[in-house]
Amino acid sequence: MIPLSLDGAAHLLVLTGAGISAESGVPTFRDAGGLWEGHAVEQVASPDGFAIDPSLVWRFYSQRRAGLTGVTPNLAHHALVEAEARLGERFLLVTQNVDGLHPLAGSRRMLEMHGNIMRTRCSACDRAPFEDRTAYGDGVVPLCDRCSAPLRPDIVWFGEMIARATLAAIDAFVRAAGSHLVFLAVGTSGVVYPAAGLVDVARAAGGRSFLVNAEPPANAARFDHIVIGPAGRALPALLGA
Ligand code: BV8
Ligand code: ZN
Repeated sequence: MIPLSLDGAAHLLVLTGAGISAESGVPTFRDAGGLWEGHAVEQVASPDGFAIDPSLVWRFYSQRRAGLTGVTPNLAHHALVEAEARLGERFLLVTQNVDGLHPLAGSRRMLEMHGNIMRTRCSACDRAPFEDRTAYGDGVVPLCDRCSAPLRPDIVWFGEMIARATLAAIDAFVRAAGSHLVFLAVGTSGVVYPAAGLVDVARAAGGRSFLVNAEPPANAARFDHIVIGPAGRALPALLGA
C-alpha cells in the first residue's frame, strides 16, 4: 500500500463517486449497469426526461430518498473527515454523490458538484432550493407554491452545467496547490465529465494522482498510483487515519 506521503506543503484534492457509499449500502450507478427499472440513468436524470415524464423522474428520486433512510457513513467517509481535520485549508473534497453522506460524516470543506438528493427546487422560478426528504407517492409531481410549476430535485442532471462557483473553487484550490497537489479519486467509474477529467487537471498542475477503486475504472491509465480494493478498508490505510 503506497502511503499518501502528505508532507507539510501537500494540498489534498479528493474526488468521490458512488463507490465510497457502497459499503454504507447505497447502490452505485454502473454496478447496476447504469439502468433503473429498464431506463438508462442518463435518460431519467436529465431535463428532457423530466419534461417528458416528471412523475417517472420523481419516482426515481423518491425511491432513492426512501432508500437512504437510516443509511450511515462508513469508514471511508470518516477517514476523509480526519484528513480534513489534519490538513485544514490544504484539503478539499469534491463529491459526485448526492446522498449527503459526506456532510453527515462531518465533512465541511466539501463541494457537492452534482447537488443533493435531499434538496428540492422549482423547475421554473428562482425560489431558494429547500431541504426536502419527502419520498413522494407514485405519480405525484409536487408543484411550486409560488409559481405552480413542477418542483424538481436540486440535482445537476446530464446535459446540465456544474455550478460556476463549484468549478471556480476547484480551480482556485488547484492553482494554490501547484506542484504540491495530491489528487485522490475514490469509488468512481471515471465516465462522467467534468468530474472524470479532474485527474487531467491535477496532472497538468504537476500534481501526483492516486485512485482507490473496487476495480480499474475507465480513466485508470491517467493515475500515477492505483489501489484496487474497497474504500472502507483502503482509504483509512492510505490516509494513515
Ligand atoms: C456537463 C446526478 C456541459 C444524477 C449525475 C460524451 C462524451 C463525454 C461526455 C459527454 C458526452 N455526452 C455528454 C457528455 C457530458 C456528460 C457526461 O459526462 N456523460 C457521460 C455519461 C458520458 N456530463 C454532463 O452532462 C455534465 N454536465 O458536462 O455540462 C455539457 C452540457 C451539455 C452537453 C455536453 C456538456 C453533468 C454530469 C452530472 C450528471 N449527474 N448525478 C443523480 O445522481 O441522480 S452523475 C451520476 O454519475 C452520479 O452523480 C454519479 O456519482 C456519477 C458518476 O458515477 P460514479 O459516481 O462514478 O458511480 P458509478 O456507479 O459509475 O461507479 C462506481 C465505482 O465505484 C465503480 O467503478 C465501482 O467499481 C466502484 N466501487 C464500487 N464499490 C466500491 C467501489 N470502489 C471502492 N470501494 C467500494 N466499496
Ligand atoms: Zn416556482
